Amino acid sequence: MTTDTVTSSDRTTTVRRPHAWLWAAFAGIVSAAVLLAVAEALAALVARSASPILAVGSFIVDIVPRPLKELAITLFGEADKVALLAGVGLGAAVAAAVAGALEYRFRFAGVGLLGIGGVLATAAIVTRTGAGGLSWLPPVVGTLAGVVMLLLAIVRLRRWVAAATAENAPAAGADRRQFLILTGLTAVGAVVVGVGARVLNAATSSVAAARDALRLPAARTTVTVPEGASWDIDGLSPIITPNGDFYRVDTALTVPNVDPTTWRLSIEGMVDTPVELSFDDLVGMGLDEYGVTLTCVSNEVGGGLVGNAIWTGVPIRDVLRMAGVQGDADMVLSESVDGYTASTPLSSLTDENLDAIFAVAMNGEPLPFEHGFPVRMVVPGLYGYVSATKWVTKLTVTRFDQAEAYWTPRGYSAEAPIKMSSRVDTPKIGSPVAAGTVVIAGMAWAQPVGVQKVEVSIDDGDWQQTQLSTPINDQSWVQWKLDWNAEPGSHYIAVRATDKQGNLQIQDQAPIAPDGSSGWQRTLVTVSS
Ligand SMILES: Nc1nc2c(c(=O)[nH]1)N[C@H]1C(S)=C(S)[C@@H](COP(=O)(O)O)O[C@H]1N2
Ligand SMILES: [Mo]
Repeated sequence: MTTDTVTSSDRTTTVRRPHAWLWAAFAGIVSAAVLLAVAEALAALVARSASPILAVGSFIVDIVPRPLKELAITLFGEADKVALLAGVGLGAAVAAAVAGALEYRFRFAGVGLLGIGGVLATAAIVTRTGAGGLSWLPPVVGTLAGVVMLLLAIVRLRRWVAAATAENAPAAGADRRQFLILTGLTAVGAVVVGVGARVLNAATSSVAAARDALRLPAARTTVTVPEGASWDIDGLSPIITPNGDFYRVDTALTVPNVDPTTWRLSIEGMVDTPVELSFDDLVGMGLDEYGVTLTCVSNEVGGGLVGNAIWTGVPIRDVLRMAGVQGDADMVLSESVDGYTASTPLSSLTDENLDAIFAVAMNGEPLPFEHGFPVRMVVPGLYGYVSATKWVTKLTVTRFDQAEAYWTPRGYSAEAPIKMSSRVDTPKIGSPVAAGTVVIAGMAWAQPVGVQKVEVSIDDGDWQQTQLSTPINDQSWVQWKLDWNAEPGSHYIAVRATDKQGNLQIQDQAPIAPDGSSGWQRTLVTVSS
């Protein structure tokens, strides 16, 4: 079909040649927008988790190989999820444009492509953990609406093209108008409905109100931050990380909304009696405070994926005791409402001296949504991915040779104790300091035994012992500092820690996979005269 390239007749009337291919692509994009808007609106009504873009995005999060994930985090940092969603949106727009052009060229080919997209989105939605019984409805109805829109738009486009190339060209004006009105109005409508529904979907959560209204009983024991635990030095991290500054790492594209009144925790698997607890049951066991530093396996030496908080909660061993753990179990698989799982050695959860907890509060307020509201796990000394399950809802007592957690088949170890580490917070690379007395300071952690000393070497000179802040406990990081008489020029600052058992921080550099980075940080600082 080449009619779209024919211009006008030999009459004097100028007929604008429809850029048929572009308009067909536009019709495709509008049809996809209809699909998404209808699905999103229905999702708001019947199945909140059935948003196609989010479901496809989550699906991609789960299937992309580890190196790609690491690249995304390196490139986009904490905006990796926004970047992913933008990528999914762009990909969908391109596919939709192709569908439009295809439909214009071959009747029903574009409709077929749109249909395939709808089927894939539906599959991504219904296979997600926590998908409700009606979750197929929004994407299926959305796809039908998109298909109808594409058929209508392309029929009108054909009429316009035909009229514009025929002898009675002036009639094309009416067809053109019909096509533009149909696609234009629909485009605006789809954007308004789609965005409106998404915002509504996200904002009308009654869970936000439930969290605001939540009054937790007072903790029976509290953690006192000792005098001298936190120096106020420019650029140095405070000993307690404020909730708003706490790093966040998870696979959740949208933060799960969990209502504490309907939340349940079940303990299953190799136990004498399966146990199910409500939020009130759990909190009713009595709350205590614990100071624990959380660390991510993805933290590079010198990096910021680590934070310290005072958590309020209940020991996990007390809950396990209610269920009665059977003899040959050696692992607990914890599961989040969104299907994420972590494998934790049973011994880390039952150890009387370790205080692994179900946490309900963080620094004196109910857990923030991003940090696991209403209940998460916190286990001293283990990287977050094998222990700190947020939005936790189920524990299965099992064995390492019988079950596998989310990250295990994705290139990370099934077991992963946190490696002792130390880092320089100030001075920072790229921020020159003036010559004279400069405070070098940073953080160090060695869960669960605690930091004995931190040493600094300047320009590969002797290791000098630094001063430590008063530790909260052995599960929390400490600050360290050293006064340095800085002379103009470039200098290297290296740092290393030793734990209370006399172990020196590992010097050999290791990447974050499979079980955490190691190496001594060596940072460059410029001193101006
Ligand atoms: N449900 C859920 N819990 C999770 C994760 C996750 O992806 N999903 N990520 C884990 C990882 S890798 C880390 S490091 C910690 C981070 O906890 P934070 O985001 O509160 O700092 O949560 C852990 N718990
Ligand atoms: Mo992590």
